[in-house]
Amino acid sequence: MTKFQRNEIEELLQLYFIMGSTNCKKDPEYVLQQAIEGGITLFQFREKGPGALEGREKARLAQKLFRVCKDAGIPFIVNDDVGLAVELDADGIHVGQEDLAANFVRERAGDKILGVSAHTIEEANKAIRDGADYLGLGPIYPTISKDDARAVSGLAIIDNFRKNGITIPIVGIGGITAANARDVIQAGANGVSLISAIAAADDVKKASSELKRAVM
Ligand code: 3NM
Repeated sequence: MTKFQRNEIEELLQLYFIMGSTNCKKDPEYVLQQAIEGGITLFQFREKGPGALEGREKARLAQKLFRVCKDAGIPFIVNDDVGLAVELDADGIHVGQEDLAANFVRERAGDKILGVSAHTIEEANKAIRDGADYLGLGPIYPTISKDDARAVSGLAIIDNFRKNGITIPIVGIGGITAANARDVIQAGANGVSLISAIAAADDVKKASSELKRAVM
């Protein structure tokens, strides 16, 4: 299990910003700083998709963004890349169903936060057995930020998971904006995670503070 308490994780998930260099219109460090000023509660480094940095360049950007988070007291989660998470000694790692198996990641990640994307109750229960600290459910709404996203699940998936006894912290993902974030929480999620509503905003700080108001 992670060193974080369950209620701490629930609070961290409230406004969970995910980003990599290809999602940003401006310098990623600046975007992250502005998002933090606007009130994000958790950050995930997700350097994926066409044009994403690799190898040393990816690691260098991760280090810079990790430093920004550290200075601000925002925990830093790495998407998929367990090696990078361990090398940086990041606060956590998030894996999807197509990534490394969660039980293997749990072993390597020690007491880091482990997030797992799940689409079915079976996947959720397996992730919990494997040691997941929270689940990511989506895409709740249509998204432009993930090429291989599954069919839209709608809010019903959150309610369905809760009704089927999934009690661990849940974050919704996919197409979430300030206009619909509140609905995601009301459906039973502890928070919202998003890329474009913050990373692609003209005013990143304003966009994240509007989202913060929506989820508070
Ligand atoms: N995972 P945006 S949807 C990274 O359904 C990711 O598991 C998803 O980006 C899933 O906030 C998604 O711009 C992209 O829609 C979220």
